[in-house]
Order: sequence, then structure tokens, then C-alpha cells
Amino acid sequence: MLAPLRQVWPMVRRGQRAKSTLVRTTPPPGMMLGLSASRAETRPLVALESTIISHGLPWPLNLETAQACERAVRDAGAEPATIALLDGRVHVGLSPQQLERVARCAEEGNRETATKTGERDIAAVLARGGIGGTTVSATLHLARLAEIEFFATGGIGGVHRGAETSFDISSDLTALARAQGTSVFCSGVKSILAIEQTLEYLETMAVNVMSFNPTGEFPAFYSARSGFFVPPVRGPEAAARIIMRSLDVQQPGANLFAVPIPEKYEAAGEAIARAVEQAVAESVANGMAKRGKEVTPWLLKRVGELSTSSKESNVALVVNNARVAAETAVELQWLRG
Ligand code: PSU
Ligand code: MN
Repeated sequence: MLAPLRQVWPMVRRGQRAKSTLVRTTPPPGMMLGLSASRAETRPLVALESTIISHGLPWPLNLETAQACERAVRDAGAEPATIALLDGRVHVGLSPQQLERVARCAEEGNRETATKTGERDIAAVLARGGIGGTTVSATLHLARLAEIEFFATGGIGGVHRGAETSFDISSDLTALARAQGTSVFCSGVKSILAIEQTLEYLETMAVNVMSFNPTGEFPAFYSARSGFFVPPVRGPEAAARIIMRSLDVQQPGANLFAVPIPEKYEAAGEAIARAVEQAVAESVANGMAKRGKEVTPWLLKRVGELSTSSKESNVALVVNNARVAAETAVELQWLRG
């Protein structure tokens, strides 16, 4: 896909403003850009994943969240590019109708379903057609193809509890290790995962992990605190300076910025933590914990059932991460002049 794509689709070079040529009227083989020409010309792009829409949140909350993320990015002065696979093509930037089509895959009784698409699944899902909701790993890869430097999501995948026997470690982590030039904004990993082991793995894979918590405490998704610490970063401007240097030295792995959930939603964290513990215990008891890529969506759904406030918190932090990613993208653009 790479060769023809580069021939027909002039890319935004790092360090340059996006050109209007970025927006094509005839789609290149394999990839379509749904970005608004006028906006993409001057604004930095922020990629958004789509598994969270197709598999991570229930309908219609998933659509509302995806729309709110796009709005948050725009309000901060950047341009969102939600990435998904539709009918054999990679879409970088979705129309409102396309966004709804992906979201409706999570609607009860809807005939069309989406395939959870990790990095390794991209080709197979494209060949088959239909809808692919791209995970963090797949979205990172496709964002890099499109030379988009910023990416926001809620939580990344990580090392699963019991990975010492199951070997269940999300390919998000290895994708981050290879995502040179990309900065990812998330609220850490859900406590359905093993946070300590996830951080160890990221260190091994040379991913530059930082926290927007002033203490450097790595957030635990619904809670701003995990008990584990990484270097703190003071805000979007400081983050942009680090990104600039990481580009200078061609740091091989991604920058991973962990953004704590907005304070207002922190109080609900305790109750949600109990729901998470119960969901994980159930997944071990009923065998779901051994079902490969089905595990994460199942756990997310179960936590949502056990604790309704978890959904509200989830939406709040995802949208907040999109905003912070966009603010940092704008800061980097300023630094570059
Ligand atoms: N964590 C969340 N919400 C999500 C996901 C993770 O809190 O929606 C999704 C993301 O798309 C992530 C994927 O990339 O699950 C990881 O799945 P797995 O553990 O199968 O690699
Ligand atoms: Mn897995």
C-alpha cells in the first residue's frame, strides 16, 4: 500500500504546514481522506481511533463521544482525523454519516457489525470489505502512513493480568515502540490491566511515558492515581518542547502522555474500581479471559453494566484527552514558527 499511496498522495512533510493537496478529490488506492481542505491546510491534525466507537462504548453514547472528541479538537484549533476501515478502504477523517455508520455497529439489533481491527488485521479487513474499527495499534500505523503526529484516545491496551501464563499483551505496546514521531495522549490503562507490568513493558520497549499529573503519578483511567510514577510534564507547551526534541533525535518510540481524568469525575473512581475487580474476576471464572481479542471489549462492556457512572467518566476523559492532544499540537506548530 505504501508505494502507490506515496505516488498519488503528496504527504505533509514533518515540520511543514499541511498543503491543500492533502485533500484529494479522487481517492488513492487503499486510502481516502475525509479532511476538510481549508482546515487541514493550516491546522495540525489529531488522529482518533475507532475501536472505542465500534467496540468500546454502547450506542448512542459512542457516537456522542466521537462527535464530542472531534469538537474538542476543533475548538482547540486543530483538525480531527478519525480513522476507520470502510468497504475496503482506509479512511483518515470520517464524514458525519460515516462516523454514524461506524457507531451504529454497536447498536443492538443492527445488521452491520464492525471487526475489531488491530495492526495485524488491517489487510484482511480491507480485503474482506465492511467496517473495521481500528485499535490504538492499527490507528497508530495508519496515522503514521498519513504522517499525522498526534493521536488521542481514552485508554491504551496493555499487559493483561495473568499475562505471565496467558501471554496476553496488547499489540498497542509494540506499536507504540515503533511509532517514531507520534505523540499519544491517553488516561493510562484501565485497571482491567496490570498497570505496573504495562509500565515496565513500555520502558523495555523504549516508549517515552510521561504524566500530566504534577507529581508524575501515572493515572489509572477512572482515577488520576495509580501509585506508579513516571516523569511529570507541566502542560501542553512543555509537552510540545519534548516532542520537538524527540523529533530532532529521531527517538524510535512514541511519546506517551498520560492525562489524568478531570477532577470532577475522580470521586466516582472508587466505585468503578470495584466494578473493574468484579468484571476481571468474572472473566477468569467464565473463561472470557482466554478469548484473545474479545477479552478487552467484554471487560469494557461488563464494567459499563456494573457501574453506570463509569460511562460518563469514560466519555469525560476521552474528550479531555482529545483537547489536550490538540492543544499540544497547536503549541508544537507555534514552536516550529
Ligand atoms: N481500553 C479502553 N477502551 C477501549 C480500548 C482499550 O479503555 O476502547 C480498545 C482500544 O482500541 C485499544 C484496544 O487499542 O481496546 C486494545 O485491545 P487489545 O487489548 O485486544 O489489544
Ligand atoms: Mn490481547
